[in-house]
Amino acid sequence: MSILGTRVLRTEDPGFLTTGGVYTADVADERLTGACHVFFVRSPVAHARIRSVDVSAALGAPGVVAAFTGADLDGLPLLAPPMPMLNERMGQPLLARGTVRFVGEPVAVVVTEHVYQGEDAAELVGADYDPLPPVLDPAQAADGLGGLLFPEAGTNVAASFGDEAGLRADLFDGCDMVVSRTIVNQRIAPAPMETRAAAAVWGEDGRLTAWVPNQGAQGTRDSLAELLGVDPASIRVITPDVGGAFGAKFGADPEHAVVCWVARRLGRPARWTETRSENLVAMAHGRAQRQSITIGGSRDGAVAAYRLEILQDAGAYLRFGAFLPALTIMMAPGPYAFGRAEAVAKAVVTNTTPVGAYRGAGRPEATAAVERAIDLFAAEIGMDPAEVRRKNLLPKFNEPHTTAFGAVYDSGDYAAALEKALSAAGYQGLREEQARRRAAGDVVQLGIGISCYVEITGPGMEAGGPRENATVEVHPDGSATILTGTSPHGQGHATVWAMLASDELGIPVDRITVKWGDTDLIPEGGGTGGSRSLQQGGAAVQQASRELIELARQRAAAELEASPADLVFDGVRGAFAVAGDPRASVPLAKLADGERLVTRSVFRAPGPTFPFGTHVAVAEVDTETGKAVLRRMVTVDDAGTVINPLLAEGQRHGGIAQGAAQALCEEVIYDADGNPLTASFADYPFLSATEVPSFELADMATPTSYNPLGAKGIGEAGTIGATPAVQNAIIDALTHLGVRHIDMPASPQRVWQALRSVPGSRPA
Ligand code: MCN
Repeated sequence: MSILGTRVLRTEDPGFLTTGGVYTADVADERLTGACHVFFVRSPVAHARIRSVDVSAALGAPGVVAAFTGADLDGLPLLAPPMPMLNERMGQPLLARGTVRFVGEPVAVVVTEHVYQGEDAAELVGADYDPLPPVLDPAQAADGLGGLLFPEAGTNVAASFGDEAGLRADLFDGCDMVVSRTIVNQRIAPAPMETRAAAAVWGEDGRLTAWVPNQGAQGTRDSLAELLGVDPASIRVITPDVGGAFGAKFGADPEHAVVCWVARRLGRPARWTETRSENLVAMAHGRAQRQSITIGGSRDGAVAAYRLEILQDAGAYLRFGAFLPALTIMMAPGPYAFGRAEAVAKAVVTNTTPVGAYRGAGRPEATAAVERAIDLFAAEIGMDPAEVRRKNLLPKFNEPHTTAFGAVYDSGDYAAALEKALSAAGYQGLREEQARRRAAGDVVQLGIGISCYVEITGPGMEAGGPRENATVEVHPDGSATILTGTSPHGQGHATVWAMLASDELGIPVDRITVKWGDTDLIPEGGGTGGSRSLQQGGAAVQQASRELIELARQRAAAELEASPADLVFDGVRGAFAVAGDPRASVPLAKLADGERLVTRSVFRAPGPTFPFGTHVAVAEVDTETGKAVLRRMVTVDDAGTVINPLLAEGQRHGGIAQGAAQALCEEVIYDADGNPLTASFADYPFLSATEVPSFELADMATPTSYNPLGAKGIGEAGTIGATPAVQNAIIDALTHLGVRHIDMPASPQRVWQALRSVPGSRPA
């Protein structure tokens, strides 16, 4: 019987729960003996010309080995924008040269014998700045009137998407009702438990070995090679345990490259682990979109047209954030069959932390916009928001469906997901309870928020379609090893990849070792992001295992002196036998005795897959204090065939909590001078397990034909669906009082202000 689809416990957990993980800061490799420690001196101002950086006093401080500024790194390339379509004149020097563009930008490093000496020595670095006006507001950045971050570029616009001039004047013609609103999808911090880190050593052979917490060692190797101006073949990246990444640990940041450069310059291993405050101001942030939505249709609930205009704050230098609008536009109409839809975007630089990929990267923003638009429309026409969704969802389809924005949805049944979620939530009963509280004028009102979503997982730019490789080897002792190009950091690939191989090879899960994250061992791989791993990396493991059985069949035929076609593989016993003569058999392990029994396989997908679902959030809002509390979260997240429900549910749980946190409390804030006000966990709140209700997960599985597993991605779905459901629930609690919108996060202050700003409301 197949173990696929069963709740196999995570094989990773006994280690994490007993001896604990080995993170980059814990790596005790002997090559790192005597390592020096790198501490970054960061800009305290958002925008300034650097007059001078003087490290001479720091050089005399206890334990200081060396100190370097941008001038020392002259000749190294800039961190280039990650996509060719982004403005190439907005690159970032590894240490600032001439100008600083955000608080937290690395300006210099001090290198010390002991880790604790760095912070003190850094105080002695004298940097002189000529302040420039900070450009903080994306709208002002777009018009360039407040100043330019890169005068040589002549603009603050990093990229434009779609033709703004080509927006149709007649888009909303014939609509009974048109609603417009500008909403903010606020900037948030990925805040992984493990901050960024690196450890680096150059060998006598001139090769660099770098330990970096990352989402794909191969991509990190290639980024380091580019930043250091060396051949990728001269770099080995090793990935220790990674304490969360959420999209923000792909590739390499300037700091990682500087640590490697210091190790080379000093001829000595070097290490770095950033502090929590550094992480909150200098690791790429997420989201940061201002969205103008317009929706129009008839009073019977049919939406005829939808427009989305996006202003993306890319931060001071170009990371993936500048490209996010491309994904937001692709997913703009979500699961709906709007008659007409348009979307355009602009990404601009501002004097703030660069914006990058953060769980969902571009898709949560699309869902948030359209789900708010539907609710605004429903409120104006006075129709139940569930009913408006019912009227506009795309009908079920089994053959790929191409949208007006060029996305090819593989399979979907959006209406079924909606009905399932509504029924699991007891929607009718909730509306009755809401009506009762409204009629009674209760202080604490009830809100029900719905969010229907479809998202893209496993996108790939590779020619020939997204792909991933896997190597499977069976050893003479009956155990097996898998090498994968994916890079788990909490997703449990060691468990699921072993399940997939076990299912084909008949080797128990606990006898299969899964390895990743060492570029000398696995030179190629796409890493883990975009919820691509199972559908591409997992499919590659299954494919390699099947090919291994065929290779073994040839050897078994020779061993048993039978024709390969007459052999059957018994997956329970892990042995080949001659059909009709079970005594003539040979175990798989024996066939590995001598020549290695190993196959490497590349799985190519025809394209990305499009998971979907519906979230229903129930919130209580105190109309006197503005305090909103999430009471229930009911979700349907259809990721096709589920291989391990325990892990898929874990992904949903984490994703929902993160998504709800964006709606309720998370926000990166700057003051008027560009100083970050949320540089510690005292000021940057997120939700922990004690602050969320127990999630109610309903099952639904619409398989995809794009891989033999039938699986789509689940890693980001929770985040994508939850945010608008929670936001809509909070607003829904107050619609009868005239409230139509509250920007996220719905802090008590914001909710209270929204109530007070309704015309005719009681004065404060
Ligand atoms: N799975 C399954 N059946 C499915 C889909 C997935 O059993 N139909 C299982 C997979 O086998 C895997 C897990 O669920 O064990 C997630 O698989 P998948 O959806 O392929 O996503 P990835 O493994 O590619 O993970 C990436 C995704 C992303 S993009 C972010 S961001 C994110 C996330 O995963 N960051 C995380 N989850 C995270 N979880 C933790 N703990 N830490 C992070 O940083």
